[in-house]
Amino acid sequence: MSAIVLGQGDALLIVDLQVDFLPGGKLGVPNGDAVIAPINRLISLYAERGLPVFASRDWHPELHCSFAQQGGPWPPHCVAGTEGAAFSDALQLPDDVVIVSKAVTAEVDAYSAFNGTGLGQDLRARGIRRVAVCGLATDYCVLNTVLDALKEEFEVLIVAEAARAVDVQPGDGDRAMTQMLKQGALPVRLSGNALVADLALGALP
Ligand code: VGL
Ligand code: ZN
Repeated sequence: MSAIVLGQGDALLIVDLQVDFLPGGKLGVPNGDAVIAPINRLISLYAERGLPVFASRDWHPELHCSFAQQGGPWPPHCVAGTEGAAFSDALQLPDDVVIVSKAVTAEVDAYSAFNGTGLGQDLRARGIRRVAVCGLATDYCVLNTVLDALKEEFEVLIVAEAARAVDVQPGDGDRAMTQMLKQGALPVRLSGNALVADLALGALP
C-alpha cells in the first residue's frame, strides 16, 4: 500500500460543494454532507504542503436554461449570489482558494469545471500536472470535470469517499465511477494523513 507522494505539480479540485447540493438544498445530493469531513482532510493534506486548492461552483443566472421552467432538467439551484449558491460553511477552504465559477450565462449549461472557465489554462500556468478531484455530484459535475481533465492531459486522482452521486437512475454513480476509471482516472482513498491507491475500486471491470 504505497502512499502517493504529493508535491510540486499537484492540486486539489473540489467540485460544487454548495448549499443547494447538500441535503435540504434545492437539488440535494443524498448523503452529500458525508463528503465534507474527507474533503476537509484533503484540504489539509494539500494546503499543508503549499499546494493549490481549487473550488468550482455552479453559478447560474435566475432564468438558467437548466431550470425546469426554462425547459431544463433541474429545479432552480445555485443562483449566483444566493445562500444556496454559497459553499458549505462546514468546508474549511483555505484563504487562497481559487474559485472557479461555471455555467454563468443563461443559455449555456456546463457540468465540467473546465467548460468555459479557463481552468485548464490556469492549471497549466501554475505548472499543475495532476489533480485530485472530489465533490458533488459524482454522476454529473464530478464525472464531466474528470473526463475533461483527462482530455486536457492532466493526471487525475479520483477520491470516491469524498464524492456522492445524485443517482437519478439507480447505479448512475457507480457507472460514472467505472467510466472515469476506464478513461484513466486513478482511484485513491485517504489513509491516515496520506493518499493511497484504492485497490478495491481499481479492480472494478
Ligand atoms: C450539477 C446538476 C445540475 C452538479 C450541477 O454540480 O453535479 N448537477 N447542475
Ligand atoms: Zn447547475
